[in-house]
This record gives sequence, structure tokens and C-alpha cells, in this order.
Amino acid sequence: MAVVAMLTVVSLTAQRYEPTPEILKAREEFSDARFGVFIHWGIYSMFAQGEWYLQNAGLNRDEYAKAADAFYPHRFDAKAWVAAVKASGAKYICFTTRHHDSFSMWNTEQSEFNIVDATPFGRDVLKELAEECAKQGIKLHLYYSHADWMRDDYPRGRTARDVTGRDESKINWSEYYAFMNRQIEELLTNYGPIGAIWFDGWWDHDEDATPFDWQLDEQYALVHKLQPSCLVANNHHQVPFEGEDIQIFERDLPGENTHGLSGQDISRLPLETCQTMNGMWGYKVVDQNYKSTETLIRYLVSAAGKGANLLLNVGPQPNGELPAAAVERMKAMGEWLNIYGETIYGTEAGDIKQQQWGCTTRNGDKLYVHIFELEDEALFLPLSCKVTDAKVYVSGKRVKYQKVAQGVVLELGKLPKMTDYIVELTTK
Ligand code: JFZ
Repeated sequence: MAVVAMLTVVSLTAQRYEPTPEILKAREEFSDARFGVFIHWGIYSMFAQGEWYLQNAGLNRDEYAKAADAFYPHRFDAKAWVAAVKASGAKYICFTTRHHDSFSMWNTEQSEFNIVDATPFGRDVLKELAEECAKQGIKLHLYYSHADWMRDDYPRGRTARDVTGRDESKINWSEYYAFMNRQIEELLTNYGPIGAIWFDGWWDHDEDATPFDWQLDEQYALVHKLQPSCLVANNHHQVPFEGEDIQIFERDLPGENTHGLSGQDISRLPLETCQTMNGMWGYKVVDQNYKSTETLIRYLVSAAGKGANLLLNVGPQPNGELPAAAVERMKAMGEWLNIYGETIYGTEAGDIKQQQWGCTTRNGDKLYVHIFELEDEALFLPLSCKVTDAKVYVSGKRVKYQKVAQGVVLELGKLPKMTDYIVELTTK
């Protein structure tokens, strides 16, 4: 009996994921970056109805696939994309290599349904993007969908059920799993260092009567084996699974859940919230509802205030260009970060959680108080640390403060209206 118990303990421990020193370092660098740009681009961009169009419109897969033969994004310019990302102050790009529509945006050997073999464009955009990222010092993360709405072998989940015309007799999980792993091997072999693989689609089987086994352990181990510094992320909307390196939130900051996709508890892993700049991920022609620069900057600051990165999406157009509205906002965010970046990059969540007036970030003995809106001329900060200095971040002008029982009160006077009025506290 004792032997059996021992064996169980040993095998359980053997399965535990022990992040290597390389991974721990990569996680730290990831957290320090605080800002990345998500790029959703594929043949769905041509329909200009967002990346879920195939399933939402209930299209037949062969009809949908005809878009590939007309995909000729003649204005695609990896250099311009990466330059726009760099100008935004973001430190990494997460690019959709293969979304739920099954179309591969690189020169894959595993399926003809890819940008090189199935389009007149015929260019490996991932290669161009990877080379440009390396040149301009931007890290590259790869989005990869587990769910597939096109292939016969993919076991049907709760989305795109019975609509795209797949052959139900050809479902074959082990074949599909092997296909994915060969693709992952290509992605992690042919495109230089990859910062993270960002999986998505687990939720397609979250309503199965018997829990679906995605065999993630083996796949995660493959990622880590192929590139020991590549982080594993999965947008499953659950607390992180064994083997994952970061925790993702979708469309909400950690601890908030206005979209119903982010109700999970917050783990101790590095955090990332992905968010749209308008209302859709993939290019959607009717969606010009872009968030203002002020809203976007405050969102980035609020993410940092919660110790999370912001992965802000842009959906390139069918012609390969980033929408001007997105580029303009990215530029403005970069200009802001040029001045205030020190209060964001490399920081951790501040001592005071998000408030009506704003939030806080911390770096060493500096506590940054980010004030978005303040009616009063003074601000009470509940703090257990001792404040030894307070100044306006941008000007260095001293801010008067008073020690009170539970913290300090900043005497600010009437604040000018601005995106983020930052007070830097030195603390002990
Ligand atoms: C997922 C993708 O489906 C989406 O297209 C985009 O790539 C985003 C970043 O990630 O978003 C989801 C995931 C799950 C559901 C909805 C959107 N869901 O369970 O309904």
C-alpha cells in the first residue's frame, strides 16, 4: 500500500512543470515589456466582416476558400508594420499564424491552404515579419488556433458545427494533433526566436459531455523543447494549466469581467489582457468605432496598475496596410510613452488597487500615482509604506503632502485636465 502511494506521489511530481531559468528570464522580460500589439490578419480580412465570418455567416468552406485565390495584399510592408508598432512603444507583436478558418499565414508544408501555395501573392509574410522584427528589435509572438472550422480531421466543437460542409466520417483527432505539432515545429524552427506561442480555441470543447483531452502537456513540452525561451500561453479563459507561462485575459483587465470571457481567478504568472482598438479583431469594414487615444492610454496604464501587459489589437486591411485610424492611435501612444514610459515599463502593480480616480504602478522605491480624474484638490492615498518625497513626474515640481493615520494626503490643487496626471512618490 505504502509503495503504491509512493509511486503515485513520484509520478505526480514527475509531471509537474518546472520552468527553466531561461523561461523564468523570458517571463520577466515579458512582464517588463507591458505593451504588445496583436495583429489579426488572414483571408477573412478580405470579407471585411471580422475573423469569425466563416462561422457567423454559416458559409460553406469551399466558397469561403475561394477568397485565397484573390488574396493579393499588394501594400503589405513588414517594415512599415514593425515601424508602426515600434513607434507605439510596444515591445512585441503577436501575429495570427493560423486562425479558426484554418488558413496558414506562412509557408507550411502541412497543408496547401496557406499564403504561399493558395494565393496569387505567394509571399511568406511571416518570414518577412520575423526578419523585420529581428531588425527593429521587436519580439515576435505567434497566435495559433487549436480550433479549426475547415479541416475534416478536427473533432467538431461547439462553434461552426455542421455549417462549413466538412466530412463527418473523417474526424481523426490523432491525425489532427500530429498535424498541429508538425506546424508548431515549423513555426519554431524556421522563423528565428519566438517569444511566445499564443494558443486559442480550447473553449471550443468546453461543453463536451466527456472532457476533451487536448494533450496539451506533450504539446507544451514540444514548444519548450524546440525553443527553451518560448513562453506558452493559452486563451482558454481558465486559471492557467500546468505548463503555461503566462495568464491571458480577453477584453477585460484581470479581475474585471464586462465581456463574460474573463471571470477566472488571477494567478501568479505574468498577466496579459488582449483588447480590440475598435470592436473586432479581424478587419471589419463597418466597425469604425475606435477607442480614443486617451481611453487606450488609460487602458494601458490601468493594465500596468494591475500588473498586466496590454496586447492591443489592430486588424490590417485586405490590401495589407494597417488602418490609418489605428496607426494614428499607435503613434500617439508612443509619444505618450516616450515621456511617461518609465512609469509603465518594468513596473509592477502599485500598492493601491484601481480607484475611481486612477491607479498606481511601482518600480523599486518609486510609487507612481496615475490620476485620470479628480474632483477634489487633495487625494488621500491609503499606504502602509513611508513616503519620503513627492513630485509631479513630468516637471519634477514638489507636491505637498501630509502624513495621516492610514497613509498620506497629496495636496494637489486644481488639476489640469489631462490623460494621466502622474505623481511620483519615493517610499521607504
Ligand atoms: C478568441 C478568438 O475566437 C477571436 O477570434 C480572437 O482571436 C480572440 C483574441 O480570441 O476569442 C474568443 C474566444 C472564445 C469565445 C469568443 C471569442 N467564446 O467562447 O465564445
